[in-house]
Amino acid sequence: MTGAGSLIRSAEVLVTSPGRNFVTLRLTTEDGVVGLGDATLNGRELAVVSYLRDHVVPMLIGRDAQRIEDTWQFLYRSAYWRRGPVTMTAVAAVDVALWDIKARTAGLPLYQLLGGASRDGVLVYGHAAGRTTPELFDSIRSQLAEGFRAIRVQTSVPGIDKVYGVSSQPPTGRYQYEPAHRAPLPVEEDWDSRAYLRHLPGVVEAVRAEFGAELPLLHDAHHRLTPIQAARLGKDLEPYDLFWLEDCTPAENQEALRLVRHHTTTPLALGEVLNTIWDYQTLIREQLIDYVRSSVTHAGGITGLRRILDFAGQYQIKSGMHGPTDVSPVGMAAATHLSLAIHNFGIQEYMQHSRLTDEVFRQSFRWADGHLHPGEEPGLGVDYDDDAAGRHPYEPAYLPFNRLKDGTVHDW
Ligand code: CS2
Ligand code: MG
Repeated sequence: MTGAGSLIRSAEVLVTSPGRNFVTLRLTTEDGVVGLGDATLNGRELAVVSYLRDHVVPMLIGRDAQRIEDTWQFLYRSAYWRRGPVTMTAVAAVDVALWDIKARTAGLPLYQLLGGASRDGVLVYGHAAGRTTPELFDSIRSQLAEGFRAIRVQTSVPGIDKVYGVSSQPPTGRYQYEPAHRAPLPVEEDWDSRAYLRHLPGVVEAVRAEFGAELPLLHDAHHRLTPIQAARLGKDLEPYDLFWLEDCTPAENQEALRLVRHHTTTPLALGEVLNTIWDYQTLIREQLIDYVRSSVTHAGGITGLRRILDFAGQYQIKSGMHGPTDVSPVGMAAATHLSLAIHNFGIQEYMQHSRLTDEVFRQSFRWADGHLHPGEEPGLGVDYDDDAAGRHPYEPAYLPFNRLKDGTVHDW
């Protein structure tokens, strides 16, 4: 019900670091209804904190929390400067917090306000990695034992010291991979695309031979290949029927995917670093990808990502929302509600958070048979524990960067 009670009384930007940094926006209305939004941007958290605390929060106090679309358009257009991960993560945090308030006010789980459930649960994929093929096999088995029914596989590469997605330590049970290093400056790692291209197909072939043809396998190339290298990898992996090859080449140049698409039928997922519908315009209109990777947290919230996915649905492109540990449980909950409701759902990433994180963010997720359900609590179904959060102060942490053998900086 719109009225004085739905006006925003307070807006808090909360920073905590239970093993990794998280930024959360908490809005409270005059009626005392609380809404949470994830504002975490791995390695640039404080930029979003300042964007929200110094520039957005003063505009929110006294605004009607029920006016979600108007607030989204106001924040997007009144800044004058547009798009980008910091801006769209800040807009997303406000958007999700307002959706949380609206659903809590209605006494309904958020997905019921997004059209209701289109499926019983959200298929998620787990993460397996290994420095060697036997280690990778063990990691896959442990993910299958956890109940995952689709698995991303990442492997080390001979001659390269550290590779994205693979811990340099021997695995200890559940896959835990936190790429950001707690250090005052980013850590340098090394890369060699030719060595990777020679090595990976054989590893995927061995996985298929060991685990059979049915298990949905995904792989993340993490922006490190040129378009022709990506085309070659897609082609080399065709016999192993991947569910998707992710971020095969940097996507700022959307047209680069024309070349990849021309050479391979391996399904392509892309876009976790993209944050507006404009970043996808060519990719979607020319059907250059099969899955949209953006998360609710980094693509302007429920309002922003829903628009992208509705556009994608016209071209039979599906969702594949980004869900690493650096999307907080608030962001994961928002994603799961949206994944449950939309028609063109594909799959969702689920890199389980740590016990320390779960103490800060109390969630009502249900997990069964490889599927997530956001639960039936009003709103997102996540509560923030200030006492637990207060035990983990912020620490600077940065994602690594790569250099090639000749010293040239390269995508990590
Ligand atoms: C990765 C991410 O999960 C993925 O697909 O690309 O883990 C990515 O490396 C991190 O989100 C970066 O913070
Ligand atoms: Mg990725």
